[in-house]
Formats: sequence, C-alpha cells, structure tokens
Amino acid sequence: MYKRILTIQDISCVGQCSLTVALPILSACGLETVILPSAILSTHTGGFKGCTFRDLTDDMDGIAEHWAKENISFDGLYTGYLGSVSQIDKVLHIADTRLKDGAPLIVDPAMADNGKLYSIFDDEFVKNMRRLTDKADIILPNITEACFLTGIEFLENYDESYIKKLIDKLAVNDRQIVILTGVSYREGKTGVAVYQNGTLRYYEHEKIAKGSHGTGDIYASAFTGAYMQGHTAYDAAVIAADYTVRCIRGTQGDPEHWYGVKFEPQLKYLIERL
Ligand code: PXL
Repeated sequence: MYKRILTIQDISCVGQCSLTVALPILSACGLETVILPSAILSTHTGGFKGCTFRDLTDDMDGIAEHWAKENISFDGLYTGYLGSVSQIDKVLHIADTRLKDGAPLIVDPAMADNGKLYSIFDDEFVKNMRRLTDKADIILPNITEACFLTGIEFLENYDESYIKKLIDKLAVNDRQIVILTGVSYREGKTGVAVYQNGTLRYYEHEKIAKGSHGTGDIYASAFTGAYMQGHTAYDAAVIAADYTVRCIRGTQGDPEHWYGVKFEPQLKYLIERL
C-alpha cells in the first residue's frame, strides 16, 4: 500500500540532520513524505558558528488548517527536533486532527545526548516533551533523553536492570513501543533495546568510536521508513541500526566531513533491506 507520512522538524540547510535526512530517507523507503518545517537554520547548531535561525512556529497553524480544509490526512506522523513548547503543542494538535484512525505517532524526543540537554532546552521543554512521548505509539529516545524524560540518573556504566527501569518508567502502557538507542553493555559494542507487548529484546552491533552528528535522525528516519513498510518494530530497529552503522563507517576517516554522516551512498542498501 502507498502510504503518506508527515514529518515535523527543522530544516538545517547544511549539516545532514533533521529534514534534510528525513525527507530523502522516507522517500527512498517508498513513502509519500509530507514535511512541516518548524524552523530554518543555515546550518545545524552542533559545531558551526553564527548560524541563522528563522522560527516558523507561527506558520504551523495556518498550514495545518489548510490541510484540514483540503481533507489531507496521514498514515503516520514522525517528529524529530522541535524548538519550543509551543511547537510541541502544535504537533499534539496536528496528531489529534490529521492522523487517520490507527495511524502511528512516532516521536524522537531529540533534545539531549552524552548526559546533557542541548543548550537551548530547559526543564519546561523536557516536561512538555514528556507530554508528547506519553501520547506517542512509538518513541525513540537515546539513554540521555530517557533519563531526562523519567528523572532517572544518567549512568555511563549500567546493566540490564537499569535499562529495564528506564523503559518501565518511559512506557505509558503495554501498547506503546519503546526503541531505546545507544545501549552498550560492553566495550566496542552498542545496540538498541526494543520494548513491545511487554517484551524486551536487544540487538547489539559494532560501536564506532566517534559520536557523529545527525545519526539519531538517520536512525529514526530509517526505523520509521521500515516500520511504515510493514516490518515489525524489532526488525525495523535492526534494519535502521545496520543502515546507520554503514553510514558512519562510510564517513570515518574523512576529517572534512565532521558535521554529519554520508547517508546517501547507503540508501541502496537500505532499500534492499526493505
Ligand atoms: O540532529 C538533531 C538536530 C536537529 N536540528 C538542529 C540541531 C540538532 C542537533 O543539535 O541543532 C537545528
């Protein structure tokens, strides 16, 4: 079936993250991809200096109202980086009004990494992101985001009981699927913990030393594409992990490409895995 998905996040013109990653990946996965840009930045905020920023919050209601008039609705909604509490409120309204019956809301609460909240966010934003994750059918936090969303202390070293505790506090009910990324139990390896129908499964893969910008967006986009094409959450999580690892590996050793990862040459691999 030909499905139409909406994705809401910013456009960072340069930097291979958010919409410049989500649109091509979702399209490559065979989905009609509708975008709602929440802001336009000249680059992402992870290393370039002095980027421009235009907030598009005030355009979001008008766009959604026009879609309502045209009876445009969606088979799924995937949200990434959002810039303010007001944008979260608008996303919640769009999810309530423009999703078809049973269509999933997939939320990547992109707001933190390596134990730290990104500098533009505060406790108020975290509290409101929790409102959004509570409404979602599927959430894809990394461990840092899971800690902020639950109030559980961030640990560098942990065992499975810590991961279970995070997931217990994150999942609002048995229907919600939690994809917890960056779960590492041993040196050189990382992986993803997938909670669905009360069952926790773990997929371990290679850890490539350097943390790379935009990989969370690449992962969430590939997961969403595979899931919307009918793969189970676990299988979609595995496909997205294998794809993301290939993208990072294909970027390693190129110091000029510090700002993102080369996800485009691996799209053929992703399509083949679908
Ligand atoms: O990849 C997440 C992201 C998206 N958009 C903007 C960002 C970041 C991460 O820092 O700065 C503008």
